[in-house]
Amino acid sequence: MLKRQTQQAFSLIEMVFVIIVIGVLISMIARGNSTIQTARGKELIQFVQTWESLQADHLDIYGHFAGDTDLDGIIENDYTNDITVARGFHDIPNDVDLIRLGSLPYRLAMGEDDNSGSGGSIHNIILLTDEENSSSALTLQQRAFLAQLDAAIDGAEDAGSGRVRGITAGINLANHTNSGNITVETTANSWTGSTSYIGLVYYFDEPL
Ligand SMILES: [Ca+2]
Ligand SMILES: [Ca+2]
Repeated sequence: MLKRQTQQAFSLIEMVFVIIVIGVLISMIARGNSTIQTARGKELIQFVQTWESLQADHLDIYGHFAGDTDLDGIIENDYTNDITVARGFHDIPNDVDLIRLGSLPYRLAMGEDDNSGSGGSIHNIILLTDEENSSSALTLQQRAFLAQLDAAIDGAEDAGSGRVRGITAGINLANHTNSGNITVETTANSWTGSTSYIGLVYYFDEPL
């Protein structure tokens, strides 16, 4: 009888121990995943800031942004070609405007947010969208990294305010061009909510 009770007590202790170990493992895995996510988010921020800084250097050296061929202060609006050629960064190897965070691709372009030529307010932008030849909108995971970028630059993850915002229309994802004016989010919204953002716009050279 005593032996049976001892056996039961042991099994209970063992069960509790196993549950604790599983709990610790789950928490370690979760913490590890979150560290990876944060590191990848930082990689994207650094990627964007590298291009921003390259443009600042170009402005210092040549007196205008790379890609501003008519020297009016606004980068010409053509996202079709590789940024290094299209934007005048001739000394930089091709295809460095693409970054992958794990398996998630992002392509960076520079241009302006309005190609109507009808006046109004036209701004220089850095644009992030999906990989070239992709025809799908950004996934929830991709948008989560954009939220991190927004927080780093604007101090808040609000896709509808500040210098970093969500794009809801106007980029042709299939061939990485803009199909008219890009439509930028203007009201407070979450990156990871129900809105299908197809890209991110960053007004990199001016406060908004
Ligand atoms: Ca120009
Ligand atoms: Ca923002």
